[in-house]
Amino acid sequence: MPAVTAYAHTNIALVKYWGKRPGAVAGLNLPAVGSISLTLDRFGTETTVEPIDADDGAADSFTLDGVEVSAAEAAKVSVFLDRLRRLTGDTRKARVTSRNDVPTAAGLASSASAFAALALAASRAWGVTLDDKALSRLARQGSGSAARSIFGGFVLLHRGELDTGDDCFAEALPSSLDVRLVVVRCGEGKKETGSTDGMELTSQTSPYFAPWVETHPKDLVDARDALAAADLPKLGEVMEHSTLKMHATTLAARPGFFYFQPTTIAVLQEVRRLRAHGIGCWATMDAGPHVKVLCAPADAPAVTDAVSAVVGVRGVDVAAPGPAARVLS
Ligand code: 2P0
Repeated sequence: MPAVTAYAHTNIALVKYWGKRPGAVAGLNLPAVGSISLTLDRFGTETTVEPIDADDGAADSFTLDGVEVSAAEAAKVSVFLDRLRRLTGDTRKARVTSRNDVPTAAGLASSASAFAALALAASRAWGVTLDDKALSRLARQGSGSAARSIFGGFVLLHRGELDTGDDCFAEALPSSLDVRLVVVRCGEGKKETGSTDGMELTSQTSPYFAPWVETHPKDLVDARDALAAADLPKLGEVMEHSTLKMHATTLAARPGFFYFQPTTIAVLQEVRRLRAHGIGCWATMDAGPHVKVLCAPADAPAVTDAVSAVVGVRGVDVAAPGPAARVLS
């Protein structure tokens, strides 16, 4: 079977996923809460999967940006491919080659685009054509946020109720709202606490985790209402509330931890200053130091100028809503 290449764009959660469902089977990656995201036109992952006829004992190989990755990262890819090998009975190994347009593991959601691209390329390489819902479920098993990168634009990932995860998939949330997300890089390098470990520690130890889960459904409803009404201020307000609540849970974990750096806080203050001066813009932060600022397309230049002038900012990119994952060849 020939090699298949797929591309998936990264996505940023507006209403965050943080924490797994208690008691769920580990490999299923079932979230404690649903989430709403925006797929971006900037940043993503291109992945080629080539099944190989190899001798017994041969292993999958995984090259990221031209470098053979660590055994731990390669193992995550192999575990993912095992699902397709079980599904099809085709037990061949694969050569997997990825190229990231995202600073890897720096909080710009590289695992989202990575596992969405891998799910699409690998399923096709194994001769399986899955509908978007099934593809989203498959991508979720690589990384929760990857379920959302199968779709373009605004996306809802259902929390679901079933232990099997069959009802835990994403879908597009059509809206006439056009937005920009100004991505402000506030640090470099790999984060100290990866999101999988960070959400695990939080759910196990933070007294704020239960209220996070309890209050979350209303944020999803409010964000959906805002999208239906194309109401940017309402969407921005609930987005900022969701991210600050998520980060509050990490501060109260034991040991407590946080993803903010001094530049992160300086950019948050700048966003508040801009709002006080009548520019509609709102901030969100993930498991890293960067700030993403949501605003109307017409306000993106003013927001970009203002955040670029904040001391410590390493770079600014303006992203628009982006398309669904797709097969390139
Ligand atoms: C999100 N994040 O909704 C949240 C907000 C980070 C902060 O999903 O354990 O790599 O593989 O399911 O998807 C990042 O966590 O974690 C993430 P796993 P994932 O985008």
